[in-house]
Amino acid sequence: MILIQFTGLSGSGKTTLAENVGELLLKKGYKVEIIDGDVYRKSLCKDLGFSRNDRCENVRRLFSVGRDFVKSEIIVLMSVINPYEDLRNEIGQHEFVKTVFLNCSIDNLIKRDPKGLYKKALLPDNDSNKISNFTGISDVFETPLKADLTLKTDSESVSVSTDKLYYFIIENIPN
Ligand code: GGZ
Repeated sequence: MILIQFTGLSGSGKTTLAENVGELLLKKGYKVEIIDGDVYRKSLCKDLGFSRNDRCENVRRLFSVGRDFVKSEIIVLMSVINPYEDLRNEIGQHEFVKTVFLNCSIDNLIKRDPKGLYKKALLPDNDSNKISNFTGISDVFETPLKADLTLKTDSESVSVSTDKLYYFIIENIPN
């Protein structure tokens, strides 16, 4: 089976695309599991923060969960920021893994900001509501150099990105 490791900033469309594509795949008769960083950070990964070590541990734990689903012939959509090139490459070495980069400019994300997280990340240091170590603002996001698919989620519509990802997955499911 196949595991999609997404990579992209907060708000770049990971959850939306995973849900849309998940529905299309279910309708086609495939079994699908969405592993969303934001969701697992409230359960399996609730002890983890946003340091480099914690982010790596987070992604590793989610990959380990995903791997078990793959063994059960389930398509896995791993929806996490996944900001580090070396860890993405390590995970991407497994032949059942494909890396999908949701490329959306930071300016656009700051404008959209549906959860108000960028606003909080941009607050002055002395503001108690400030989110620190926020990816793309005060923490690193390494641009993927070896993505198998890149979707420009700020210039193409959700339905176009959904279709591209759906067909990419269908074409890459092993026989
Ligand atoms: C980045 C943060 C942060 C910081 C809270 N940096 O878009 P969201 O809100 O709903 O999902 C993001 C989620 C990031 O978790 P991941 O598990 O995907 O990250 S990683 O792969 O780096 O381990 C975001 C929210 O948590 N969030 N604080 N400081 N995103």
